[in-house]
Amino acid sequence: MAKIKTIHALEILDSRGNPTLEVLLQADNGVIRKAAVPSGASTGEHEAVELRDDDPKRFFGKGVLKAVANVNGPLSRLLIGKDLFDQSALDQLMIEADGTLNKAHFGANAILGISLAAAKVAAASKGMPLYLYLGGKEATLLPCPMMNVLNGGVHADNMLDFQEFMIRPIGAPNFREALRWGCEIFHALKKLLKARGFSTAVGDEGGFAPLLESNESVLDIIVEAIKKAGYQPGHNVSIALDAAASEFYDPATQTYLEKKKKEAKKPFSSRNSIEQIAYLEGLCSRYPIDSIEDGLDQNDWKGWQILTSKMKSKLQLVGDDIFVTNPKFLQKGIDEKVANAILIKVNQIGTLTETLQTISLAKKNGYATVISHRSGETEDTTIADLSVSTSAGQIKTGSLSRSERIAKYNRLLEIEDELSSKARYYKPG
Ligand code: 2PG
Ligand code: MG
Repeated sequence: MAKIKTIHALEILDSRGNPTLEVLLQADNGVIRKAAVPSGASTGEHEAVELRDDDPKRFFGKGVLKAVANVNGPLSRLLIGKDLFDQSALDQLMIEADGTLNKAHFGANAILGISLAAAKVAAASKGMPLYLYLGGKEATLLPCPMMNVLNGGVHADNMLDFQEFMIRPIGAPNFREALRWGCEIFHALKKLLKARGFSTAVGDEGGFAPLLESNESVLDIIVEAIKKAGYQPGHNVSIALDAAASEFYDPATQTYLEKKKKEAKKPFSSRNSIEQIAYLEGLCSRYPIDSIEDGLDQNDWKGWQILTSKMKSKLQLVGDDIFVTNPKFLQKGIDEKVANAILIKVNQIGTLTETLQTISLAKKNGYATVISHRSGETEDTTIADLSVSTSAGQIKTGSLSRSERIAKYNRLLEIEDELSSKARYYKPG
């Protein structure tokens, strides 16, 4: 037995300079670990609530002192003395005490900080790394990284509405080679952008954020960078997109707009759902794209059904905003034949236990799983261990720059090294 002795939260900063929570948790055996909570920008409507202070005098309202107080007060009182090896009981206690469906009372940020810190202390109390504690001896599969080398949408100040242009080293023999390929392509891309007079400053997730104006111009230059680095597009390395379409969908007209161009008073186009699907199909026929996340709006279930029936055999269709890591929305997706993969973000649902439930529901129903960071991150590397512990197969944790992204990649390198000859690398399909 190891019991919770103390829990302490404080307000720290995320990678965008916004406040978030760090939770330090100590067991009665002396083991102490910390967890930090990430934060999204393109958030799904039905995500669990991120409790912010709304006090305009601090951090423009973004302070998290209320969530900190919830950890240090009621949640600590609820959990002190409880068994650390019963993660689901700990999480269940917090869910019940919160009493809302979306963790609005205590804040999912408060609850998640404790949930993750508790798992880390439990693992350390057994002298195990987190991936091994959560996944057991079967946990040997290293994920294929989706590396976001070019940022748009709400993560960058450019004209691109699509949020993420990622590369996937599908043909790599192992994780460290996959990462090396990604780095080489990232640097090749930097040279190409520079040579053409574009900025090589980076966006929120560490990918470049040049003033390219069309998705096609981005895809062209990424394909060129893949080749320049010595890899075969579509064979060694494919392209994945996160359109994050909810951010440029206009519910009033039910159309997908070139929103940034519209806002900049430039000529823009708009597409209805069927036209948007045809547009995505067109991109896939011209470029080595094999995965599209949030190609349609989070409420466009009809469109998603059509997209899925048309493209599921050729393409990984990842639901992020539409599923929000919530088993209820995933079940609806399964019933209505929507998507064939799910993005998993711990703070969309707010506890480790529910995250694991969603992953296992996805797996049982043949949905691929992609463990994901948020655009606002910290140096916490829990998701790297989570990706191995669940044999998720894929991870999305940004580009090959910015330490909050690299921390997760470096953690995966450590895990691969530790697993040594037992380590395997995901093969898509
Ligand atoms: C996404 C994420 C992470 P955010 O949409 O998939 O890349 O962005 O954290 O801003 O929701
Ligand atoms: Mg997304």
